Amino acid sequence: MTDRSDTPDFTPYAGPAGGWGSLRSVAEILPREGNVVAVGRELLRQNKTDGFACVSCAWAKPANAHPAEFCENGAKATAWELTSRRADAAFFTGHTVADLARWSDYDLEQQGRLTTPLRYHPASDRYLPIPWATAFAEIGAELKTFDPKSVVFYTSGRASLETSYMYGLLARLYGSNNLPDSSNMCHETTSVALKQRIGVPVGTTKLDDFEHCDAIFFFGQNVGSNAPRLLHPLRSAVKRGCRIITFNPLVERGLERFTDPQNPIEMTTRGETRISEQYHQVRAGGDIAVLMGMCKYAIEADDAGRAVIDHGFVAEHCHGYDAFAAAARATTWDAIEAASGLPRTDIEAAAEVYVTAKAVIAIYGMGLTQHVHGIENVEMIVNLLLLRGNIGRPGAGVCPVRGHSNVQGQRTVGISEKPELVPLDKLAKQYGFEPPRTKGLNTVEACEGILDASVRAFVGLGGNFLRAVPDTARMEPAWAKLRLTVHVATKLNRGHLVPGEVSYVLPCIGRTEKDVQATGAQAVSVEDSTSCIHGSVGERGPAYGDLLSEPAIVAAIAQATLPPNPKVPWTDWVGNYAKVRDAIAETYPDFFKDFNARLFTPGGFYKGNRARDRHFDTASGKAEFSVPAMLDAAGFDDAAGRYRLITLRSNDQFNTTVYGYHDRFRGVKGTRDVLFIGRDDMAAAGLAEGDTVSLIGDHHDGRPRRLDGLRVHQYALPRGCLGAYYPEANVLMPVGHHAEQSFVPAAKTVPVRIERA
Ligand SMILES: Nc1nc2c(c(=O)[nH]1)N[C@H]1C(S)=C(S)[C@@H](COP(=O)(O)OP(=O)(O)OC[C@H]3O[C@@H](n4cnc5c(=O)[nH]c(N)nc54)[C@H](O)[C@@H]3O)O[C@H]1N2
Ligand SMILES: Nc1nc2c(c(=O)[nH]1)N[C@H]1C(S)=C(S)[C@@H](COP(=O)(O)OP(=O)(O)OC[C@H]3O[C@@H](n4cnc5c(=O)[nH]c(N)nc54)[C@H](O)[C@@H]3O)O[C@H]1N2
Ligand SMILES: [Mo]
Repeated sequence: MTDRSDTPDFTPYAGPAGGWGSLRSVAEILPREGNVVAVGRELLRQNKTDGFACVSCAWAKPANAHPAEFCENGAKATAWELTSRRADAAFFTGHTVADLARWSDYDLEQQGRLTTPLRYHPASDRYLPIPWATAFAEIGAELKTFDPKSVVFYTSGRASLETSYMYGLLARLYGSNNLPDSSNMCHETTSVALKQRIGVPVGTTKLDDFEHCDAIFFFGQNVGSNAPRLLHPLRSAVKRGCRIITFNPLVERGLERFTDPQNPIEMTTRGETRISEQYHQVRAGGDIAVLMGMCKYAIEADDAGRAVIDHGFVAEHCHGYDAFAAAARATTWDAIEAASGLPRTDIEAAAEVYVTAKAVIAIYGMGLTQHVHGIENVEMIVNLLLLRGNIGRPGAGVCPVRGHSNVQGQRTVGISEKPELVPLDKLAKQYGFEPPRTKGLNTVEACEGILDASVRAFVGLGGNFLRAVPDTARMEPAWAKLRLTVHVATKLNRGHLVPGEVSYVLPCIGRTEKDVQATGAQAVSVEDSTSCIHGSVGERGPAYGDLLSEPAIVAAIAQATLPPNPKVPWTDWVGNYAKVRDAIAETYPDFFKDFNARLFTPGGFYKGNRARDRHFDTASGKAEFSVPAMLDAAGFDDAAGRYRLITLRSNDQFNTTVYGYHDRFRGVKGTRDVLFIGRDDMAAAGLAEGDTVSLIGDHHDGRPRRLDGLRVHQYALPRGCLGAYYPEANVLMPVGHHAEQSFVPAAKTVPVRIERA
């Protein structure tokens, strides 16, 4: 059962991650999307050198791929895109927008692929088909009327390097740096913190480091659901004796144990590999304290005469060690235990593994980045690694696990609201124009601009902005007042159903599909979490004859909006994406030299990383230790009845795309309206399993926020922490509740209260 049910089932899942459960889940999904045979054939091309780069997560694609180099969720993503279902013209003439707006996220996307350009028709409250040429002419005419600073050009991290480069250029030629992307809700905390502390905005590890590390520390990343192919290197590492230690408020199955579905012996014997040897259920927001405890232990062991700190590395490459060491010594274990919710002995046990390991990788995800003090979380990871020289040598490094398949790459080729991160002088010369130099809007600022009506138009290249952002109930009425909304999309989602005054939905080809242009079939490219760049070619489809590629749509909007510029050959670019890659190589020669020649390098070609070579391009020219001003990342005080809500992804969704209602690893079937709560908190609140409750926002801004109809489910969670699914829970998140500096919404510690129905 993957559908919603009035009698949901809550039975704890006993199986490992991977294994037969994952094969069964794939077997369930494929028939539902139709096209079983076709999708099956395409899956064998997934993440292969001459195939296509998976549209799900951004994890590295090895040079020596498995015969089936895809995971359960990658298979779901491919099937989702290659579905035989169509949301065609007849579908849209048959339903008003008011009607569709009442549908669930699941039901909307289940209608299948969009097939025709649509314009909102207010009189009939319907999206109605229009010719492409009309759509572009009208959008261009509208865009010419705005102050460029009042227009937002959003992109979700899936679009290729080629599309993203063109899109960034379109916005800048138009006069706007308003280029927020999904990274603003995700790993922007990483980009800010790592850049300040080690001089690069990305992780320093590569896939082969997993063959040389002897300990891995996992903070707030749910590998089994969100980057399952990473389970393979983890399993191999454990088999060689590498020790894995995890800190996570929830016991996530993929971090406990894994059966390799590609391994016939393991499958038939039901063998499994234990992943984490220590699993610590830290309180949400408690990681600064945990990491401070581990650093304190290491520094004090060194003080006592054990050779723990790499003093040579620290002296040569680091800045600020003495101040940090003093702060660690001065932090009391009482304070660390209170903020982390963990006993000192647990943190010491983890620290002991750290100080005895020769090469350590620290992996993290949204559990660290999505807090008010997320920057300090990431900075503490850097502090821990620097103590023993665990950056810039084999088997060691920092490994943020990125989300969308090209979210890191978009930043590399100019999707950024921060002008200082983009080679504007270079673009000015290459294209003969004066790019805007003032900072653009990030996602949170774009939301604020929509709320105060200073933003007048929104162009979205993929994604589901209005559903993914905080404060969705406040955002929707403000959104409806936008003058213009344009969505480039593959499927219908909730964001499309709150039209602005003038509103378009433009359907595009997906990456798994064949993309034929004037010079023949085209390839695109993406950058993975380990900074390797891969070519990608689709072979099937496209879903419908009237679809355009993303580069073609971006170029057509540009040509309809901007004065002609002979230096920007939009038409040539669309005819031959290799020319876009040449342009990218000209703008970014350090990363993309010989781009076309290297496009299909097995395992991708490496962009390079100065920190990996121990060149730290920071203010001091060295890697920077930093002293956090707090131990609790939540950014609000505890109070009676106030909980920390963790918003969660199920194993059956990709962000706002809900594949089904079966969160297998957490044992939840048939519903997403769940409140996960620990046994002691449940008893203290006088609640029983199956009770219906509401969550009430408890932020200091005092605005009313509520989410009704949640079913209480007892789950192993630390005291004071609750769990509920994203995006349903986004109504409870204030726009103003975000990471300081990076502006990433603080989705892992949302202050709430429980109200009985
Ligand atoms: N199948 C699938 N794959 C995906 C996605 C998807 O939705 N579905 N989304 C993609 C995207 S865009 C992204 S960004 C990534 C997201 O992948 P992850 O980074 O794994 O993000 P989440 O699932 O939101 O949460 C991560 C974990 O953080 C833990 N956590 C919560 N609060 C804390 C805390 O305070 N401290 C610690 N230590 N842990 C905490 C949660 O229990 C959870 O296990 O995955 C990508 N891949
Ligand atoms: N509460 C809470 N909120 C969160 C998070 C959280 O953990 N908790 N996570 C945040 C994170 S990490 C992220 S990345 C954001 C995600 O935010 P987004 O990236 O904006 O959202 P998605 O759900 O990935 O977007 C799904 C839509 O993308 C479109 N799409 C799919 N494939 C293609 C394609 O090939 N081309 C085009 N043009 N469109 C396509 C489809 O129409 C689909 O409906 O959400 C953030 N919001
Ligand atoms: Mo993300």
